[in-house]
Amino acid sequence: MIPFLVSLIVMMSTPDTRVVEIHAKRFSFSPDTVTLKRGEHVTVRLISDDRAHGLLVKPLGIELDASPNAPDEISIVAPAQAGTYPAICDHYCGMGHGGMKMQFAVE
Ligand SMILES: [Cu+2]
Repeated sequence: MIPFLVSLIVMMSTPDTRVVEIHAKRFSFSPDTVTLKRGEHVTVRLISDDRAHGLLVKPLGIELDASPNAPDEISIVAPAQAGTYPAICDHYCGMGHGGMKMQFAVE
């Protein structure tokens, strides 16, 4: 008698983690608003198009530093609470640095 072996392969579907790419360039971020769903798992990637820039959003745990050809990224879970979270460049990049801002909208 031939042993009957059933091999069950369950494809574990890992939840798709959306990658949000943010380009930094003197003195702005593109896009300037990123919308997240509450509780969404997302990877935030900072790409610099000219020189070193930072992206800092303390309440979301985002603290990135990117240079040309050296992007930086972090995976986060968006908060359960809707709100608007301002983001700044925290790496001095020139005269317009203080106005280099964007925001995360959680809805
Ligand atoms: Cu800056």
